[in-house]
Amino acid sequence: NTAGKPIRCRAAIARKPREPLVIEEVIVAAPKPREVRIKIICTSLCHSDINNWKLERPPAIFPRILGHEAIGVVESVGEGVHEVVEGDTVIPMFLPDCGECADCLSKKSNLCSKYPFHCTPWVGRDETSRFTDMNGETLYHFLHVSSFTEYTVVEVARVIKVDPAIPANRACLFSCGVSTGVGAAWKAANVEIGSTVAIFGLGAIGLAVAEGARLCGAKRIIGVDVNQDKFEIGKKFGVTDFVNPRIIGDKTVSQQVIIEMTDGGADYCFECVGLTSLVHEAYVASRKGWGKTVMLGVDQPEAMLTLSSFEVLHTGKSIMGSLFGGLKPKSDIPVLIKRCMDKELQLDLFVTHEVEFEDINKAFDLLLEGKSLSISIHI
Ligand code: CXF
Ligand code: ZN
Repeated sequence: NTAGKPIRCRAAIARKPREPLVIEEVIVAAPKPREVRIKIICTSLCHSDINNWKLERPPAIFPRILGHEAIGVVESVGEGVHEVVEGDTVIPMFLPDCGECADCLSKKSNLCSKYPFHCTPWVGRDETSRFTDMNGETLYHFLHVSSFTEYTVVEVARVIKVDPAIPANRACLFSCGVSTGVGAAWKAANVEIGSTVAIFGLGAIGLAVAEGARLCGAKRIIGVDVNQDKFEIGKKFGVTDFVNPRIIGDKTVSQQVIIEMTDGGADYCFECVGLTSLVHEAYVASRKGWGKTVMLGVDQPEAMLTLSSFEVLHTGKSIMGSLFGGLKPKSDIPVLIKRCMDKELQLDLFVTHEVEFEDINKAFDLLLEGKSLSISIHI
């Protein structure tokens, strides 16, 4: 029985920016009050892991255990944890859901105020680490999850108990990317039956938006991407039409094409690349009166979004941000899991590659090549 004691196990450590991760033995401390120690079964790679691995300047921080899309089994719980017990299958989440604050109690927000969202390299509540290497050096956490390890410690507010029947390589996807995309259509935008949707960028997130929009009953789902191959891929996720700004050659003309296709502009636009200039393009292509543009992509923190006062005032359109697609982890993720188990929400096509833990660096290469959607890493 390992409860209450430190565990020695293997973890993939990012020691320096852009250098391959190294699998080393580490010590994972016992969970503190309201924390859970989890044995990770499967994890997957998200662009946020890559972005933080590439970072050379602050907020770059190393050595660090990356990874935040995962599923695992509770090994032990800290004091005061009643929500889960040893042996429960759980999905850790970067976004908390304390269930007590004004935001968690409201249907309108998924931004917990007890554990406000910020990208700290620690276990959020007490700004300390549960990881040390064999030389006694502290290893930093990532997005409150750190899943590229056999064991990790996560606050119970970020843990969801799930049915162990769910296939592990599908389950991880609920922690971040796929949930964010599906949630953006379902919760953030609230796409209605018969509406028109334009998705800017058909990577994993954009395709997840398409899947979500399809489930919501959108009648036309327009994919916008400079890579023509994305149309064929997109069709499998519900994309009905495609606009390639590179072939059209001019962004204004691309916007005009979308406006014509939708008879006045798309009801809902989604930016899934992470360029504020593209948010503006999406906004222009959205319909006057009720068009809504949802921002999902992550641009540089200081990137500014520029809109003229008249285009806002005279068009009545709106732009909204959303973290995690506006999903409330503890109440909405079980709904998505059920739809997945009922074979309505198709996750199979998202898992394009699978690697063993030893080959974790291959997962980085594959995602960087841009030819994969989600890569499962079996721990
Ligand atoms: C992201 C969401 C936007 C802020 C940085 C982290 N989450 C996961 O990849
Ligand atoms: Zn992510």
